[in-house]
Amino acid sequence: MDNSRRSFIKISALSAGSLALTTPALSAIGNNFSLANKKELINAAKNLKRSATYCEVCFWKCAGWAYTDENNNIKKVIGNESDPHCNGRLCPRGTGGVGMYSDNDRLKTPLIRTTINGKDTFREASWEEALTLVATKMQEIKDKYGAESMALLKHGTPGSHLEHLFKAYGSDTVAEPAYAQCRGPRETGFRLTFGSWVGSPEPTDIRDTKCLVLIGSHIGENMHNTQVQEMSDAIDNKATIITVDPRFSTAASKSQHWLAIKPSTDIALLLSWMHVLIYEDLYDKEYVKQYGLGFEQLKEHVRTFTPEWAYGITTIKPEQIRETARLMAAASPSVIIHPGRHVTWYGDDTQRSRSIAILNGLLGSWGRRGGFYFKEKISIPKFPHPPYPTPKWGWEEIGEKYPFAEMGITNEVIKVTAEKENKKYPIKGWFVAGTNLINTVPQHIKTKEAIEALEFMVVLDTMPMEITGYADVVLPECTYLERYDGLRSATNREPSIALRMPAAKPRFDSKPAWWIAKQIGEKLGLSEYFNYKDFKEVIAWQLEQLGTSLEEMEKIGVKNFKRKSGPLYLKDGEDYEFYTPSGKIEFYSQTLANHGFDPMPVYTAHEQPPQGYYRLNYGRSPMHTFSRTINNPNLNDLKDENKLWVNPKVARIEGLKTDQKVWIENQDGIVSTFPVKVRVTERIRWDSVYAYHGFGHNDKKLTRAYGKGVSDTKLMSRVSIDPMMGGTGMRGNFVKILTENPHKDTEI
Ligand SMILES: Nc1nc2c(c(=O)[nH]1)N[C@H]1C(S)=C(S)[C@@H](COP(=O)(O)OP(=O)(O)OC[C@H]3O[C@@H](n4cnc5c(=O)[nH]c(N)nc54)[C@H](O)[C@@H]3O)O[C@H]1N2
Ligand SMILES: Nc1nc2c(c(=O)[nH]1)N[C@H]1C(S)=C(S)[C@@H](COP(=O)(O)OP(=O)(O)OC[C@H]3O[C@@H](n4cnc5c(=O)[nH]c(N)nc54)[C@H](O)[C@@H]3O)O[C@H]1N2
Ligand code: SF4
Ligand SMILES: [Mo]
Repeated sequence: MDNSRRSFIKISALSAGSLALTTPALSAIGNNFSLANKKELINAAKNLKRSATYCEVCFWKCAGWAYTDENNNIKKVIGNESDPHCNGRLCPRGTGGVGMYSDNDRLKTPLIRTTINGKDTFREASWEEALTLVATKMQEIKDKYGAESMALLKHGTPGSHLEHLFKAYGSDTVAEPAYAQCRGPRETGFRLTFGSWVGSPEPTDIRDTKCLVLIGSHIGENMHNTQVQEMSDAIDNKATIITVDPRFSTAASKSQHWLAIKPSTDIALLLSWMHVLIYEDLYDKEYVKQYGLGFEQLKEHVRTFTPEWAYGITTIKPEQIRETARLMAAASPSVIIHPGRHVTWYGDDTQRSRSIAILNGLLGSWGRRGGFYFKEKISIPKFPHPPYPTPKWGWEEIGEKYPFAEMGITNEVIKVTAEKENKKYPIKGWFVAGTNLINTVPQHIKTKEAIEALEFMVVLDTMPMEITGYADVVLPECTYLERYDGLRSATNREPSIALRMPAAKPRFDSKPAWWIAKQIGEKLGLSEYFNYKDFKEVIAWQLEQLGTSLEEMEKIGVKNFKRKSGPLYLKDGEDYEFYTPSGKIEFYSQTLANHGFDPMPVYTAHEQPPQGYYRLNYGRSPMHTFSRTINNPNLNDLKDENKLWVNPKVARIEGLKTDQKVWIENQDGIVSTFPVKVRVTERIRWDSVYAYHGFGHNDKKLTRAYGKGVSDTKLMSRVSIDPMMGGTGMRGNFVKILTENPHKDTEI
């Protein structure tokens, strides 16, 4: 790889052209979920200019106010009181979002790959040159192979601007890691059962629940704002919390029941819960009778799945399985078996999600107070443009092997790209916008092979992340605090919209994605799709259609609308048709049977770690979002490295002490690049080790994040693919612990 044309550019760009403004790094404001703290912030912000925004540090999209001083320095961001996504409070990451703006490691100018003395490097380029090159290459690919051969891999708001460009250009070869690396299986599982996606934010009525069951979903470390707030209210209201997690998570520490399940065995537990509810006659009989389909088949299906059977698989005691099932039934219908969010674990994830959906069906919680409410959103009028051309193939055809895929499967796009000789779906160019594929998609060696096969790759990012090192052209986007973006239309109990406007001029020579998409579009002869000078005009037009205005939104930031679709919950005995083929909650899925899949979920055993190996488990650091915030000066201050959690028993066997530096090597001989410190703790089972995702950056341009901790993604050379929707189960990787530096004699 090292001598290849597209080798990773580690060295810094030729003269970084330091234009750095001297923005003092604001120290992050710890846990900002408190209102007292908020008053202080408002007082301190009196002389500052206030601009409406919504957060891009994660995808909950909390609306807030950014405060800017007279020198164009953004000083702080606080939550918008009328926003149902945050109720006026941002999470620590959102508060620290200012660091995305103030980070001097940011991408500063367009870069073009070049070779000097046989070595690949980047040279600085003007926007005109860089965008002309991008448009020329996109046109070349279109002429040679068809526009479909140019793929868009995206995440976050920049993606929607690029998606518009791609559709106008003629490509629907689009994928994002928020599907096949995140929530895809859950959406399919719930769609097959209730006829509807769970969606984001999840319509879980946690605020009013009497019993919340978390299956690996680690709310509290997973900081999705209103879920954390509502869970904290539910705890105050004495709701029962049951957490199923091989690790003693923050949520587990707040739970009456922590079920320390043997990893990969959740379906067995879920089936035995169904068994108890049905055979102890605890399920919601009226609800099931009125809305359910296939209950008798389900009853027969789970007959032998007793708690004793599940005990042998899950290591959870039969009496605990019975007791927790009874607690759920006692709370029914105000009970939530949480669907989770990142659910690509073991490859049978759609069926696990189906099990979760079926349990909710048995408990009568869908459409009930304290269960799941019926969400509603406002649809934002489309700014007029000519119809898009119809591509000959796109994400759907690429994922044709997976009948229930409802979005592009990133890993399939990568796979097809690597097959240079693929005549059916030849992918020759990538536009990567806001996703750090190297740290995001498992089997990074395959990603690198795909990149190697490309004729052209452009990356749009705010930071010199790993993925930028493989690009032919790097485009520096300004941060969310420096730009307009599409209106946020949120599904919630009540619909709302939120405005994002620039709080300051873009630092360095960075530009917003809308502008970049428009420039490229114009160079490709697609001006009629970009019939505006400034994206602000699009927003102003849309707001007028919605009966408000840009002026009003600049003042209020968030506008709430009344519900139009009817009440939040089902009325007792109400006639209701679910969006499934039968119009019922499908305990038995004929659709699955027709496709040759099990119509009801089945437990299958997964491989367990061999002698001397531990399962690599991972999750969220409360202070960070994936790999994107590790270098953020404010958030890096709060947490600058991850640790490897090991059980005391493992520590004894391996002879490890807290803070000792170790390396890990997986089942395929892949070794972590950097050492990681050990944390000896009872909070993790002895058969697994645990690390926060996102750390272990290996790009030196990330001055704070480089070399800190271990990258879980690098160790994921094995995936279990979900046969229904193509998701990449990532939790079947096993590691051994190395106490000696394996890189002693090699240069990293
Ligand atoms: N090993 C492992 N892999 C995972 C996960 C895991 O837990 N472990 N989690 C999975 C999940 S749930 C998800 S949703 C995905 C997330 O996957 P990604 O969204 O790819 O996550 P990040 O690594 O944060 O990469 C985001 C990229 O966007 C850039 N960026 C941030 N803001 C902007 C912006 O405003 N404009 C532009 N143009 N770029 C921006 C960042 O600098 C970064 O390079 O990862 C999945 N992959
Ligand atoms: N702070 C922060 N919050 C975030 C994000 C972030 O980057 N940072 N990202 C957001 C995004 S996009 C997503 S998708 C969500 C993801 O967050 P969630 O959907 O809540 O959780 P996961 O990442 O799937 O799960 C991590 C938990 O699963 C447990 N686990 C591991 N193996 C098993 C098993 O076999 N069975 C069971 N029952 N549990 C197991 C782990 O111990 C860990 O506690 O978080 C969101 N919130
Ligand atoms: S949950 Fe936190 S990081 Fe995510 S959008 Fe809200 S404030 Fe931002
Ligand atoms: Mo996610």
